[in-house]
Amino acid sequence: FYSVATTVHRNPLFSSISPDDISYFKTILGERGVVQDALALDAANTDWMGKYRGSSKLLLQPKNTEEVSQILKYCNSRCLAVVPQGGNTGLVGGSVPVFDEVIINVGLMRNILSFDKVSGVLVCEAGCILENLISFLDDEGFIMPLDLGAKGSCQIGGNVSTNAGGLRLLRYGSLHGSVLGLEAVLANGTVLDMLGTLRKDNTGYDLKHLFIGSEGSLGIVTKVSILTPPKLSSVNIAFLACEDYTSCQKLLLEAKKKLGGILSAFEFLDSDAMSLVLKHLDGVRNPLPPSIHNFYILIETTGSNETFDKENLEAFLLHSVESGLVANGVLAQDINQASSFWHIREGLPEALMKAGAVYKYDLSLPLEKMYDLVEEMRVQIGPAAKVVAYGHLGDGNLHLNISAPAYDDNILAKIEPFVYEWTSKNRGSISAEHGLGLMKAAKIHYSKSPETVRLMIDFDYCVFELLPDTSCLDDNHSIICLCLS
Ligand code: FAD
Ligand code: 2HG
Ligand code: ZN
Repeated sequence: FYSVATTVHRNPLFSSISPDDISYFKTILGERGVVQDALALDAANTDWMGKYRGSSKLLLQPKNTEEVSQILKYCNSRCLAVVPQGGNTGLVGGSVPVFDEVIINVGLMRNILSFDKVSGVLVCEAGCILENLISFLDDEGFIMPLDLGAKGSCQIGGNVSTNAGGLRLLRYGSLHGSVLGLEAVLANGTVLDMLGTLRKDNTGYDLKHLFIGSEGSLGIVTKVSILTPPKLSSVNIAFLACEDYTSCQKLLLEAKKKLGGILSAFEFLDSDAMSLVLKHLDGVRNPLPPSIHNFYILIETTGSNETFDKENLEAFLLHSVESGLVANGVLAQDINQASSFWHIREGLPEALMKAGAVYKYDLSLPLEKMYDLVEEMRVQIGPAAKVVAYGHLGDGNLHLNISAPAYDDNILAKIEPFVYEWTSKNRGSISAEHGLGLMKAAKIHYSKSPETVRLMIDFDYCVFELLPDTSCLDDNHSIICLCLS
């Protein structure tokens, strides 16, 4: 495992689990909700990448909000540190304990509470798996406004807590727009009912927004109300190749102009990303053989006029080839081909895992500068590791991945702080969509001013008034624990 940052120390004010604590939790949750089994704990202590690992001895699985409240109230009174966990697909070391925190997973809270077919508002418990919500809505003729490669495991509560972006943010916007309400439980057990279903509500501060993307640092999200768009009948996907990054940018602009309202995704990967997928994912073929191109773009349109939408994308493709922006391209002829195109893009995190150790950077950058960083990083690292780039080009979000045979401090020293300084200098964000977690909590100043960080810390103090002071701060006054610990 990758070594935990040496600057993070277990807060001595926190207690350790005692047999009395276990008995208490069993009285609230029953035997089933109190997990001490070694195998289950091993999985819950280890993150998706196998990179971060805690040593918790206890996983709690509440079945309703009242149980979450009782757990948190008790943990707070006993000074027991906790970490909320959803599907454990987070990529920044935020979903697993750092030390021996109690893991609280709301995965048993997976009921759909209501769905309004006129407004499209879905209200559900936070433990619902994203893919289950997608299929529920599909039957109702609606879609989730967010989709991502981890949909089979991630929970909507986890999505909200990370403010997950995903593959269609370009079209449907961020969760700050589509989440209409939340229920959350604070560290002292207080239940905050902010579970509105209204589009418009200007009564005071809209506090739910603080929970969206707060990575469990303010409380546990227990219910979510979300606006879902109707499912449209015509979806078309093209897989294109460009020979240079300037053409990719121009293509994005053209796509926005010519495909306008029907554009629903604009994703990119570079040649190293494509080679990696071809090497490590079974059954994947390059849709544009024989050679590897420098860049690939996946464009999706979603609309309601089948003939017009398809002709529109075909004309766009033809024009892009004729004007020299696109070197080659293919339009998916059926649903299987469409999903094979998506599999290339969505399979990248898995392909990287299979390739060995990986250093992940999830950056927002000005579009015109984005690929300069990738090229500079290649020079910086040399042959010691492979620099692989892909991401949500339509959102200005680069996933810069450095793939190496094993975690190696010499490689890390070539990446950091270079990557953060470069991003900061260009007024980018060091976390576009994955959050800070353990990986980047202490790096927040690269993207946020000291005054802003100070206000976040003061806000934390305010929310944590019943916890021992300094419980969520380290010596440098950076927010170290984006969990309740
Ligand atoms: P976890 O990983 O369990 O937790 C994530 C964070 O949220 C932790 O800090 C945790 O403490 C907190 N948390 C979880 N549940 C709650 C809750 N109920 N209340 C309060 N805090 C909570 N992310 C994107 O943004 N876009 C992508 O396209 C994308 N694609 C991915 C593809 C793959 C293959 C993988 C493995 C990950 C991907 N991710 C992506 C990252 C990850 O899936 C998202 O961050 C996801 O939203 C995390 O949800 P989760 O339920 O797994 O949460
Ligand atoms: C994606 O867009 C995810 O596929 C994961 O956000 C990004 O693997 C990554 O770096
Ligand atoms: Zn992403």
